[in-house]
Amino acid sequence: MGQGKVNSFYVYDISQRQSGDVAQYMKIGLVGFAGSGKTTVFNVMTGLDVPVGFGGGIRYGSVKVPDERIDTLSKIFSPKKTTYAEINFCDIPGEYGAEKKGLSKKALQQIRDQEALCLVLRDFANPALEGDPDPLGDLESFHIECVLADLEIVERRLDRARKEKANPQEVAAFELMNTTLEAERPLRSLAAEELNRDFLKGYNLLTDRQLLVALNRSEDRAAEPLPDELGARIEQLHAAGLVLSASVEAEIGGLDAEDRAAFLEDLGLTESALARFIRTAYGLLDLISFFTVGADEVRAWTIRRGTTARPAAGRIHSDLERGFIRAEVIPYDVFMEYGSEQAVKDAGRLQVEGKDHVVSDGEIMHVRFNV
Ligand SMILES: Nc1nc2c(ncn2[C@@H]2O[C@H](COP(=O)(O)OP(=O)(O)OP(=O)(O)O)[C@@H](O)[C@H]2O)c(=O)[nH]1
Ligand SMILES: [Mg+2]
Repeated sequence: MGQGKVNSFYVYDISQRQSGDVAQYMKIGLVGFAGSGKTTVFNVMTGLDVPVGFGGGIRYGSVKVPDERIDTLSKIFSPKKTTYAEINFCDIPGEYGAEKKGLSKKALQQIRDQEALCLVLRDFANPALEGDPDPLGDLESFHIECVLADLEIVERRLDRARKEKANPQEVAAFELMNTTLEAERPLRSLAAEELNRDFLKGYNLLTDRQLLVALNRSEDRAAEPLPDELGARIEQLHAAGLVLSASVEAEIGGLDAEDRAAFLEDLGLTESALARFIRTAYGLLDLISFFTVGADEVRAWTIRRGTTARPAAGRIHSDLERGFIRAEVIPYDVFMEYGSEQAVKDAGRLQVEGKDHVVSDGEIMHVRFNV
């Protein structure tokens, strides 16, 4: 599997991933310009205590994916252990390139290593930086930088492919990418039917990554919605967008439920934005959860959308994949309608599924196996 060591961090060839190795590839990069609040958000999510201010090295941390369904199942089963799904975030310092403009080559390379990107835009006054916040301008700069970096790779490959008289379909794919990028449109805007991504393997193109744009607000403006103009631009770029205040999240992290509610209310907020942020990031990776339940453990397991029952069972244990006989499945909503596994069975609603069953988000699964 295309994997190599560069500057002491691993570069995966993300496009080579297979559904079975979900866990090691679920990596979201927090990206953006220096001082936009990436490390502050990273610390709140991971519980780590990386110094904020400027720079530092690249950091990895795993983050629990909040899930109310797991909370509810845990109340019902009172298991010894409750386990949430996890995703890995990577905090990438927004190191500037030459002339203090744009991101450095190193920062861009580190961004290439991520499976999906979360761009943190500064919308608060940072005394260490000159000038007023300009989130729309920063979004544009980041986008153009990614477009140019991709264009360089695509043009080079297109030249060579033409000279080598490569497979015409490959040449066509690179021509399409070339015109798309020249029009300053991200590659992620091309549908699967338009662009055969088999030809993109190994190139790790930046604008083909899913993108979540987080507008990082100061406390006093945390309750204001995403400005229309910025929202429209985010949509044009085929990205998702939301507002969050890293400093609010950092402050409520240490409070008990009551103080937290009062603090949020003072700011005109009803809930923390963090849970939605993490869940959106999880969705960007096309990840879903299925559940196992019992007296020992209630647990969410992560699979890629479209995974069938047998490899899904393999997430739990390789024996379950090898000796897979069948899966007994109860969708979460059906379980909640009847209240217990026995009641679901009595009502004839238990689904008995074979290895080709495509697992859906929120299915409670018991795997029958024999090794
Ligand atoms: N008022 C306010 N300050 C913030 C917020 N988020 C971050 N800051 C401050 O902004 C400064 C920079 O934050 P960092 O989290 O270190 O920024 P970064 O994006 O990691 O910066 P680099 O690592 O240099 O790319 C720190 O002093 C933070 O306390 C916020 O939501 N509101
Ligand atoms: Mg930082």
